[in-house]
Amino acid sequence: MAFYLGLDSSTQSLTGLVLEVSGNAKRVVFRRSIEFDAEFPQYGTRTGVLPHDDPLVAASSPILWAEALDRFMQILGSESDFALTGLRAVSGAAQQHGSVYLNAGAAARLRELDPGRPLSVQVGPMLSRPDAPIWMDASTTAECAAITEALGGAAAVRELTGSSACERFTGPQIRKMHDREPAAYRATDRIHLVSSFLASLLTGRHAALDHGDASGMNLMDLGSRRWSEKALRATAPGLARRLPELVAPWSIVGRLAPYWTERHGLPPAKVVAWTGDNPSTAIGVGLVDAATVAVSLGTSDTVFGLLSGARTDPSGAGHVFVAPTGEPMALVCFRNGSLARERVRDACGLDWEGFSRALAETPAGNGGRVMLPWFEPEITPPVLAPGARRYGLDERDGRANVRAVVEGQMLAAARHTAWMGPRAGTIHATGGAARNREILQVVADVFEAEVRPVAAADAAALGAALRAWHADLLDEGEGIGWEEVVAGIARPAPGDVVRPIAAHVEIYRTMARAYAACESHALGEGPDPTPLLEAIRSEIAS
Ligand code: ADP
Ligand code: XUL
Repeated sequence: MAFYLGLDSSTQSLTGLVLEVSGNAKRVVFRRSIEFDAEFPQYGTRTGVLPHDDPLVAASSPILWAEALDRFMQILGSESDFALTGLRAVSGAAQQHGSVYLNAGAAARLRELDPGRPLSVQVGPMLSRPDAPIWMDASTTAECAAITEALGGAAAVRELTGSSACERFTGPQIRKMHDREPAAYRATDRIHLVSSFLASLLTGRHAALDHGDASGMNLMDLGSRRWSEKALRATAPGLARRLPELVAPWSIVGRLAPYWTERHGLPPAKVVAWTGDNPSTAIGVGLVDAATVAVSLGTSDTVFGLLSGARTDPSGAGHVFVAPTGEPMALVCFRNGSLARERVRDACGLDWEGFSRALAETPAGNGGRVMLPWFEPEITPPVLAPGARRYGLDERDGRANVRAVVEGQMLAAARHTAWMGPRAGTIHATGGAARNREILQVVADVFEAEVRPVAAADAAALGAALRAWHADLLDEGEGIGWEEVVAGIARPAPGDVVRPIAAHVEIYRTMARAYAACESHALGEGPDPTPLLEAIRSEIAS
């Protein structure tokens, strides 16, 4: 019997689970989630983000992430009722794109982590910048433009790195820091992503970064999977020596440092390269071939899947990353996910049950009313000025707004993922909102696909535990295929399926035109959609 620990440091919480593997049988024997705002109020985060006057800026605290990791390991060491000595490997997933800036003293401090003192007090002195910009940041438009120009245009950047220069990606964030805080940049010896930062704390040395999370930086050459000299030059001087080594996703990057073995009684288990939460979730929901896509309804909503051929998104909003299997994966991210649904829910004074009831009791297509749910600056399509846009929709009509937010989100998701290739027949749904059947019905109807919820909301952590197992076996010379890795656990429950309703599918084909017209209008690219919406209203009413 062997045990594997998978961690997920997401925007709002740290989740960890332990997978027991016996032969081919796998089960989760331990699970714990730690909410950042509630458990560590002293950092002052709201939904995991430090308050800031500028709505375009979003940062969090690396010390908070370290403290949560320490707390989790302490709970694991003291409360788990399985033999911890059987823990063979650990891996993790983290919110993508966020960056942590460490000074020249960090390498020695990592090596000498003192098991007698909490991790949080030892991390502060390693930082050359106290906060970490995260994926919700939208403040680097000027830096994106400069990088795009230096690299010969948006198409060239996509061709090279898999994505256009994006506000939340790490390269533009680094350029901003270099330009606006030159002293802090000079004092920076190593720039980690959240994933490789937490792996460094586990191993007690600067850990390598996997190709998957590195693809979210606008810095890696997606073809050769090396740092692109051109992209580095377009970003900031002296960057090459500040970046971690790049490795394949299944690489062992070290072992649990004495800090963890002595402080929390863990064995010196192998640490497998951490990756981004979305690539890890791909494994956690069983995406091991290109026939299925996943919809993750978490803090952000994402749609992703393995790609069967080389392509990038000509609109510039979608991304190509390296999946944990080593293949390319496509991803589109919508910032206004759960937090937008919560906004509407709260404005109507509902709980989730009431939200579901409002969905169940309102008609598909919402009588031709449309909401563009951009409560916060949106990533896809890029929108910097926050504020929901409503077409034919009265803000005071609570139930219609509930339907409108979900329909707006899913129509946008379908529209902006069309570039990924032929539509999948099956969607694996995950994330906190995947337990909501009424939301999943809208997903099924809009995407014209069967939706299969993947039971656990912890798909990123489960993916990490499965990746740890896969890498451990590979390291022992017993490599196994990915089908076998996910078999029996990272799969939707058999028979649990939400099927598209034919009449709704028809309505949403029409509403897709309505949504497109509203989006174009709101982006200043198209005419007032009112006449079209009136025509569509009578079309779907008949
Ligand atoms: P993260 O992306 O931070 O890991 P999760 O995937 O855990 O987030 O999702 C958390 C979100 O799930 C909460 O913010 C909440 O809005 C949403 N959620 C929880 N239960 C429901 C429900 N029954 N219906 C819709 N959304 C829900
Ligand atoms: C993906 C993205 C988000 C974060 C959320 O590109 O920015 O999904 O990874 O944690």
